Amino acid sequence: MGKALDGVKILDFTHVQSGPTCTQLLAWLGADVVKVERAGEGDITRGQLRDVPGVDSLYFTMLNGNKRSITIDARNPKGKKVLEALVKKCDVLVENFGPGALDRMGLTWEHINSLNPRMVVASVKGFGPGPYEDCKVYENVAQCAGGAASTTGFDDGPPLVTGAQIGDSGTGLHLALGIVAALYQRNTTGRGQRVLAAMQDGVLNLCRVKLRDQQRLERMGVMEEYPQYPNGKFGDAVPRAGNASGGGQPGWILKCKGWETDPNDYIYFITQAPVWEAICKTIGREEWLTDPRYATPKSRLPHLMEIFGQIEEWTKTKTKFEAMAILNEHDIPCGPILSMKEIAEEPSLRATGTVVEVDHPTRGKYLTVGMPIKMSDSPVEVTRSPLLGEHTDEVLAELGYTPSQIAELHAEKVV
Ligand code: CAO
Repeated sequence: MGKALDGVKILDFTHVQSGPTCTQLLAWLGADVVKVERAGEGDITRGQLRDVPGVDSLYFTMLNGNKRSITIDARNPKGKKVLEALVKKCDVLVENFGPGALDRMGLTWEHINSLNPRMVVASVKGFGPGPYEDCKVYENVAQCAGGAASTTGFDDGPPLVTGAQIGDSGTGLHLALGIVAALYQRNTTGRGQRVLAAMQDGVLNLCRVKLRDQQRLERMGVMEEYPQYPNGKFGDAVPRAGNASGGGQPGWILKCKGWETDPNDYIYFITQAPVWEAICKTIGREEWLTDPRYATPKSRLPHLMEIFGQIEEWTKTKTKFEAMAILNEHDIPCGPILSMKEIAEEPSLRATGTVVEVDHPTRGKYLTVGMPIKMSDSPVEVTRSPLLGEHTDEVLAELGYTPSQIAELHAEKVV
């Protein structure tokens, strides 16, 4: 069976996390992704957070599966020639260098466009045009500048970053969408275009409910769905809401049996209005059904923390999986707090290809994430990441270089 992006060639000039997540997604969709790295060093993540000496790190291997690797010294005139040959042959160039680095290599948009007017040039940058456009940015900078950190954590604590890499992987995902759309538009215009995904913008897109709440707060002065209501104070900006959903379906994280010794024996419990009766009956609080303080979603809002406290007395008597089973019988939305260990070992995630084990020539077997988007006509086989420069000769030969020319490039340390 074919793949959605069969025939699409990607010149992958990405490094670290944000760009590589984008090109890995495109590779999973079937694109031929050629990752360009610096000879000798390669992507800096190959050597970061190493758990096995001398072997590509999990940081690298989990972001660069299904790609080919070629090494080129982009500053060497002969290396630049190889790059230009790749520009002519590929459909998309993806990069996430610091601001201006691609231009300094001589690969300006104008130059790329003159070599290949059909090429889509896609970039991740920390910020879009404006006061910070020249700044280098890593994940947590984007989380802070995109509104995630100021709205994450508890009211009485400092801003918090989240473990989900919404700045890097989130922006890679945004960029992949832009690339696919630009390729689609090229079908009618015949032209490539520039695609920019700024990490601040990507994080804000994922935090849009907090921008919603900012405007609600300005209009109303309080937000009844937040834990600051009714006893705490609201300032002029959206506060940190702890584990509250802050939306129309109040929720909170509650202790389960074993919480004293296992930091993940917790469950997320949602008091969805249509199942309020089932909640009261399940936890043995039938008197709440006739109590006017709890009768409607609105009347419950000032008592939410007290309600969750009572529900917790029930969840503490069950493991998170027992609670999950009982609550789901009544369609009460809830979610166990799963540790990474539990996720890694979960058979259903292996069965769907969401967690995959692959074999690597120097590392051996390792776990990686698989394609999170499942398509009925574009199956994904997750393959290992390439060794540094593993495909240099193969790609040069595809570009028309003869074996002696390739040997010369090696001898001169161009590749
Ligand atoms: N041959 C020769 N030179 C090469 C090369 C090659 N194959 N590949 C890269 N280089 C050079 C570039 O030309 C550039 O040199 P100059 O800056 O001197 O012109 C340099 O290597 C790369 O610079 P950089 O700014 O991208 O790298 P850095 O390690 O200093 O910064 C990062 C890393 C991530 C902060 C920066 O790339 C960045 O801000 N990127 C955009 C935002 C982003 O994606 N951040 C997420 C990273 S994941 O957490």
